[in-house]
Amino acid sequence: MKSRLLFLGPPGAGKGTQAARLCQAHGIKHLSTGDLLRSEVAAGTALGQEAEAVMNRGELVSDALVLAIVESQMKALNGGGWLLDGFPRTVPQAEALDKLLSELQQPIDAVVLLELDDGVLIERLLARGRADDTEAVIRNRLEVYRDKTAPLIDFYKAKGLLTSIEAQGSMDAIAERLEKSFS
Ligand code: B4P
Repeated sequence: MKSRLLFLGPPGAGKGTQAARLCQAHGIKHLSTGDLLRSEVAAGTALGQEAEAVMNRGELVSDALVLAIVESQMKALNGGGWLLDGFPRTVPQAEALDKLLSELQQPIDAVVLLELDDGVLIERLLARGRADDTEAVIRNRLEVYRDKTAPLIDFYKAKGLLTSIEAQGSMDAIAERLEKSFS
């Protein structure tokens, strides 16, 4: 089993859902920048206050802020595998991650792209109903994904690390596809 993984994909593709299952099954540390940012918001920290309005508009939190969080989390890990879920989301984040991982001597084993049609993404997120799951905000998040995050597909393809997974279907069916692609 590969144990240093990145999950890429549009909002609502199921990155968080599948990452949690895979990490639980294989004893890998799940690092979700979305969850880490939401904890800061819930705790009312200065960082959370800065992030909240940005997230509620469906924009990306600044690279500097997200990088500071990821760097401290990665440095606190004592070896073992990890799965970065929802990070990196921009080319500068990916370049900074490369630098950090080369310092830590922990290269990425694989990057998983979860692919799903916009119609299904929108339906899933509207059904969830988080503060950033209104239709207008979801459409903005999809635009931000295409503009800022989708370029990472070619970035990781060029490094020979990218595996695409069809994210349509039941949670169990997708989990099975993921297990097969890593075994
Ligand atoms: P995230 O928390 O990363 O969330 P996401 O992309 O919206 O969702 P994900 O793909 O994880 O979908 P999930 O499993 O939850 O980002 C939120 C915000 O945080 C961003 O917009 C941004 O502002 C900020 N942020 C995070 N990382 C950042 C970074 N690196 N840089 C800058 N800003 C950052 O699934 C969605 C729903 O679908 C759930 O309700 C789930 O139950 C359901 N679902 C999942 N799989 C399903 C299936 N197979 N069938 C039916 N429903 C399913």
